[in-house]
Amino acid sequence: MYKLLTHNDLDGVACGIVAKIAFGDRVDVRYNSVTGLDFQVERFLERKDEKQNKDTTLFITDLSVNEENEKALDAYAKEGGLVQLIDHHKTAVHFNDYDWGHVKVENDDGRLACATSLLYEYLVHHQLLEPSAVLEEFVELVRQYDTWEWEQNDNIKAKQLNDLFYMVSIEEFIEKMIPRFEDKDHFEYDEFEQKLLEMEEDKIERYIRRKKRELVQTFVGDYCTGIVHAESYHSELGNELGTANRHLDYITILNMGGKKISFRTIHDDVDVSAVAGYYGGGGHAKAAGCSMNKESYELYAKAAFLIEPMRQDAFRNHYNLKETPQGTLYENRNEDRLWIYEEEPESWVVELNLERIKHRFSDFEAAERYVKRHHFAWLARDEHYVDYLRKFMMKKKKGTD
Ligand SMILES: [Mn+2]
Repeated sequence: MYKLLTHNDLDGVACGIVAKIAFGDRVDVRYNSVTGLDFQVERFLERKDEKQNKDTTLFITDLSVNEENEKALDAYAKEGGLVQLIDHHKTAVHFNDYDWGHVKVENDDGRLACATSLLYEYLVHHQLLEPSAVLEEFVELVRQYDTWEWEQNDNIKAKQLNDLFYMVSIEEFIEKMIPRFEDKDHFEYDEFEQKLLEMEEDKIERYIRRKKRELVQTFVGDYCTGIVHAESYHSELGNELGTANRHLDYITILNMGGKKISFRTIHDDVDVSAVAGYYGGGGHAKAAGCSMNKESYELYAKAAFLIEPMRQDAFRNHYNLKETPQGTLYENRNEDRLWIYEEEPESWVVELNLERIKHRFSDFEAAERYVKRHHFAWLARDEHYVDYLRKFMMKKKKGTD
């Protein structure tokens, strides 16, 4: 018999699917949250002397155990217990010190690994599973989703797999997936799934549009962040809000009910796993998270509650356009007027209410970044731009009189 304790996200559940294809009814799979795993491992080890357990190989995938269970599992393995931990998280590499640990962050060819790809390779290598092209396609979609490679590769099919995963229960997802590995040559979504995915896409679009209007901007430490409350679609939100607001270092997503904070960035020079780590969480450079504690609540939730949401840049302008050397107008809630123009090549100037600020910027983007970060400004609508030009001309005229 086999027992698999795995994560309850797409990568973890896909491990369950791969195990079921390999072992059929001979495997008992349990899907756990990060915190739920240790309890399951304890329960398994409590019953380790029962005959049934002695014949059982325990697999743990996509998650790692706490120190206590680490020691207990090692003792169990030394007594002849069959156990294999397979993971791809950087934080778990020390499990490689044990015979029963197999942790690989990267494949030999440099591509990032996921738990499903490692388990698949493990089972094929140990001749517990027949390699199959359609199953490999599935494993690759999971890998691309779990490692964020799908974003670079624009692999929508991988993202859709995760969308589908969250639309149905874990059991339903498994039931829907398994048959297609038996009778298909390619991994495809059926017509009904396609329809579901389209509807989901529309829903996400509307959700993001609403969230754009709720985004609040503030500094936490040296970083300028955009804060939004949301329970779902964190990766889509992080990406869209980050791309639409490049001046923000990262996007903070608060889930008050779950008491959780997610951090997302689109910038290569910002590492949000360090931000999350500061509050006791972790993750990857571009996507990380932590539980909400008192300190992070004060900084991100309480402080942000009092701030008015950001205004988006005017988007129907014909005249007041970005990167116009003659000038572009920004405004903010203080009714400040911020005018960006190119004085000479590679020297952009910002005027705040007709007064030039000292600093010069090498390009428009740098000037806009300053205006948005330090003055909470947005691109003014054409009407305000025309008004401003009129006043500006008046001032110029007075100056020459
Ligand atoms: Mn994973």
